[in-house]
Amino acid sequence: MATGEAHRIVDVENVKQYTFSTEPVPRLSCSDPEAEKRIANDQPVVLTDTNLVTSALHWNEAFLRTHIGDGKFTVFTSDSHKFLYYDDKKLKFVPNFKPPTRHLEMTFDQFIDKIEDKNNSKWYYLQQGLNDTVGTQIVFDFMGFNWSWITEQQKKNGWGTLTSNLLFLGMDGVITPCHYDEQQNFFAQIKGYKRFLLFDQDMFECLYPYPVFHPHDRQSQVDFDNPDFEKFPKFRNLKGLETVLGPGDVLFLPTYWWHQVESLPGLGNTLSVNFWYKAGPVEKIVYPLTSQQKVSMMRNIEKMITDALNNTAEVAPFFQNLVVGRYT
Ligand code: ROQ
Ligand code: ZN
Repeated sequence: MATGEAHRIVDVENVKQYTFSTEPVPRLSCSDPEAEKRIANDQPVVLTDTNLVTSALHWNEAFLRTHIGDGKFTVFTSDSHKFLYYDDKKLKFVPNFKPPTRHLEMTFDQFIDKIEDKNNSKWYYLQQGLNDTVGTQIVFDFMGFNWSWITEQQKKNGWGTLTSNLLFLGMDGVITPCHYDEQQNFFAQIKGYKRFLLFDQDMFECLYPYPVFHPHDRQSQVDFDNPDFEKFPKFRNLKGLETVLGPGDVLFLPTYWWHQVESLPGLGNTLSVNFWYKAGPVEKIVYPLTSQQKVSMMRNIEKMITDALNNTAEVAPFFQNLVVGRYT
């Protein structure tokens, strides 16, 4: 485990062990030139003093319940503590697909009632974009985020627009299984402790993402708790980074970096806000291409061919015929 403020609270015995090894993500001051370098080079870093969400560090279940308003919130529910994401729009491509979670819409009040109901054995995870239905107190705290710092980062690094701020409120012990996203992310922890397992773009072949047409597009097919090494032999070669975020910490999570996120069991519910930015345009192609560029190309080619064939069953034979015996 890494050293640093947030880690001291964590009983290492309590943290689940996996089959792969990890190294700590550096924890740095946002005024450290090394931190700036890491962000510019698309390397993860934990920033301990951005004050990005200092104005929201008093947020908790009771405060939000009073001030967040009576709008509807997106809540995921699952029979287990794992919340494997799926894309509703892709359900039609896999007829026998069994959704591992359900999406519900409810008020914040109803959500808190569910997570506090001791007779309810289901797991709940609220994941909602902050929008204009929230009360004035929340708007005030939101305006108090360190926008000047984060906007400076956006400009310096040539990113596109801020697309969303998702609010996450998860029950003690919830897990978001390993996946990647297509945007730059500053992930800010407000309450509780989240463990991040991170893997760079070179780990693509070790993590075996679902096909792009599949509802679990961008998610790893490997069950970290019980990896099937016959089916996924390169999972043995997986190596990663890891860190624990506590209140006030901000993780820079670059585009296409794989991440699994675990609310540490026994340390209470977790509250976080993310800041998703469109990746910037590629300025000038330099060879050799980066693994991020190659993963992005693979994704686009796979999408293009899948669309063109208009039959998901033809995708594998198409690529096999293209490659096997010719490039192998
Ligand atoms: C994540 C979140 C993980 C949902 C992201 C989590 O994957 O990209 O912000 O459970 O906090
Ligand atoms: Zn993510």
